[in-house]
Amino acid sequence: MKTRRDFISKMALGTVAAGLSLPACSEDTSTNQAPAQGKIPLAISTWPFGTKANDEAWKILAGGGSALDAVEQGVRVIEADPSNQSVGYGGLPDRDGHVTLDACIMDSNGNCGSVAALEHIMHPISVARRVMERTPHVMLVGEGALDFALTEGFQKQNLLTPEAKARWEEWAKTAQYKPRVNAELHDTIGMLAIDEAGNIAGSCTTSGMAFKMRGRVGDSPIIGAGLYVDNEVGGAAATGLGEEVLKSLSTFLVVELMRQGASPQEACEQALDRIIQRNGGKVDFQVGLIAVNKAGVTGAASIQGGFSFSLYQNGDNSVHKAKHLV
Ligand code: SD4
Repeated sequence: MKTRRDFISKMALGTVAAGLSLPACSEDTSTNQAPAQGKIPLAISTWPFGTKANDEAWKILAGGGSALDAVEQGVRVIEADPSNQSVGYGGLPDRDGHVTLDACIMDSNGNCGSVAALEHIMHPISVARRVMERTPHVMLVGEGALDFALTEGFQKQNLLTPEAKARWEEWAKTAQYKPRVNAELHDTIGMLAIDEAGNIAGSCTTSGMAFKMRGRVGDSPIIGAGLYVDNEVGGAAATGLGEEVLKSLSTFLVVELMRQGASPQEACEQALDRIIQRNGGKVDFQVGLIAVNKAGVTGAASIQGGFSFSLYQNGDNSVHKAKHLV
């Protein structure tokens, strides 16, 4: 029987042979793989910019606040940051120039809320939370999501910054759509937190793939794809090529693997292996996963190199390189 290790080393050779270039994440100032000890409270989020989100989340967690508040408030910092071109305000638009946002949130009771293809609202994560708390539904999309946000008092605003508009105009000259391996063209923030009481919550928010088709929705607002939490077991969040995450419901899979006894690290790697195998080993795209179990042990992995994550635990908020499988 072929082991995973055989498969991975083959993959590595195949990648070199195919001459794929795998650019590193430009912001990466990380140390090595995550510490494996469990300690709560904690906040873990995707990519180096997650440290800013973790800082905000930590203010809540350190004061004894809930994981749910922490994951909402944490990612709002990134949504409001115009320099981040893959989340919220300042996000790169679709091919027609519209900034459309996807987000979801999940609490420790298994409740969840989600919005997709939401325009003009800076904080889709907070709209998703309102969907969870104030409607009988899980998910609202497009105009309906916008109408709901406006009735909830959210302000309509232009999310297309001059910088994002300029990049879109530049792109439109050739209008070539090629999802890139890493790069800021698609960097979602996913966050998981455990509060002092031991409760787990998660959030995920993105402007999706830059220059996507109008109406395209990725994995990020889909419960079980971009995010999944089970308070008995743990949680997981995803970043990368949403279509691939959707095809295998990667975060649901990570949580189920942990339920069956896998460590968070093993679960992330096995879920990514599933994607690699589904593609017959031909993986020129990126998917990254982060996970945490009930004991506060974390894990993270990606298909390609260049994925890192931010972990605030034990008084330390720092960036770590995730192990990659190819
Ligand atoms: C999407 N998963 O819309 C998101 C994009 C992303 O890192 O995560 N990029 O497919």
